[in-house]
Amino acid sequence: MDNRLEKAKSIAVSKHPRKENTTIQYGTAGFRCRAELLDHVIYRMGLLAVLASKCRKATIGVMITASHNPEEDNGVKLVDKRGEMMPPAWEKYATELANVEDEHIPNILKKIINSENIETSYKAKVFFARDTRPSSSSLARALQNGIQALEGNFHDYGLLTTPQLHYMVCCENTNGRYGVASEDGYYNKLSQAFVKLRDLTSGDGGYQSTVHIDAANGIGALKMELLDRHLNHTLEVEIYNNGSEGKLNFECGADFVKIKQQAPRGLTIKPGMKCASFDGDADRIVYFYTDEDGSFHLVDGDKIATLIAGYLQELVSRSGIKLKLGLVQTAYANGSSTNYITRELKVPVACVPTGVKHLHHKAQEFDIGVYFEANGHGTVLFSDHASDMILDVSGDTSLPADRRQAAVKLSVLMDLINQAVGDAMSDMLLVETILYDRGWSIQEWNALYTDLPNRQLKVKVNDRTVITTTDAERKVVTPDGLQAAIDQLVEKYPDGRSFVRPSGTEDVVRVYAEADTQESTDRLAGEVAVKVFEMAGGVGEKPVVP
Ligand code: NG1
Ligand code: ZN
Repeated sequence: MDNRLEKAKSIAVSKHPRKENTTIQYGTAGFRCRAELLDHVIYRMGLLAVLASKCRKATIGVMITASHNPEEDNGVKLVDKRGEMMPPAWEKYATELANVEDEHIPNILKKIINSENIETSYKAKVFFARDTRPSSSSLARALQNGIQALEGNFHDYGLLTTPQLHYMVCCENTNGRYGVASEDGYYNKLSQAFVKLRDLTSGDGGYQSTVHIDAANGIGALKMELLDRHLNHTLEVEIYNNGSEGKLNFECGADFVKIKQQAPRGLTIKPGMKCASFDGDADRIVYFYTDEDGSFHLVDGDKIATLIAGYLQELVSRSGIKLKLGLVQTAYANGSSTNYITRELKVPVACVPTGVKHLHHKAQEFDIGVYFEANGHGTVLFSDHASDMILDVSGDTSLPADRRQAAVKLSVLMDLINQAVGDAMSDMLLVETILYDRGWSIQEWNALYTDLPNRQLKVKVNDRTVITTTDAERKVVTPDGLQAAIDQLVEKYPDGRSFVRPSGTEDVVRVYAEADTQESTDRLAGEVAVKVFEMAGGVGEKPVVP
């Protein structure tokens, strides 16, 4: 192994040297920054993926994408053996390895091998894929060089959505039980479940059969077209922002629509049209529409979670199976959604810090765990116990037909859902299945509860790590006095709530506020942003209170 580690170093020096002295952190979703800073980082992630694979004795995934970030950025994240995120220890290794000087690479690799007791003779295997960013293909070559430097096997899937790569890894490591590890395997699994559910459900009422999709000029457009071909016209899909003209994520995509609360460029919206936006790597989805009077309505991740949790809860209760269903949110969840879920649906709600790994982890504590970020990233997890019970009841002909039918629906839903990670395409098919079965239009769905007005702002500070938080990021610990200042501001507004935290994917502090009116919300958000600027070392232009 020592020879190989030395070889890895010499390839680093000759082909993928670390040119700048900037430090880069493995954040909420891997490394993310301007693409030109990433070549050496991604080469090194190839090395790390080989070690992770040897350590896990399983196939490890690497995805090259910067999701909803601007086209000029890029990023990389590792995918663990069941399709989930890597644990914190590996995030630390990743950060350490990404930042050392070239000649120290062998030392760090050795350290990881020792700390994790890695059996270096195990033949490593890495799956990787990339999004449509112009920088992604050359970064994929850097990754491949890293994998090959440590003599790992690999499969380059080329262009995939992030959730498709997670799916491939999960299929491979469960010996096909999760599905076939190919693009066709993915489309077949999802489309077969979707078409089967159409046969099992009614479709009466106000259901609108067409979805107008803003694909953010990203990978989602290409892949949605392929999925559509498998759907046999059971769903009418119109794709906008397919990348042929517009720029990736520029004034379009799920993040833009969620934050700006307005329709994306490139999609001429007509009143009542059911629309959805994917983000740049198609792991997020939000819905939206406009009224006759032109007012815009966002149907975000919280509403998706509520729709799913309410539907699953009803099926579970009809099936007669005793299963604990729960919903996991973050502090960004709209206060009205949390109230609706606890008071109306009576489903337990847990709140965790931002980042899919936290949500995913918490959701595993339930038999059926629904998790969603307000921005539209989420999925549903079924425990082994839940899936065994569901399959048992669905096949038990001695039971009343209604119980069995509910269990059959649940069993097919388990196939429709990408349980490895939030997936815009799979989530969309799930939402469409539920709306169809309920006979609901997007307006009827949106009427489940009324969102409190909310606002998100970004504040630039000199060093965002000066802000630390507790209580699932809802309270500031440092700098001293900032939390008390926020509390004082919040008190002035009915239904007021606000919190701040450093972003894990951008160099900013995020401010969130909600209150009873949009004017109050905007004012509260502005006032809190000013406090952050003043007390946490703001740089550039000071925020203004509207
Ligand atoms: P940061 O930048 O840490 O806030 C953002 C999103 C997360 C998650 C990650 C990964 C918000 C407020 N934050 O994280 O929910 O999606 O990006 O893409 O939307
Ligand atoms: Zn994304």
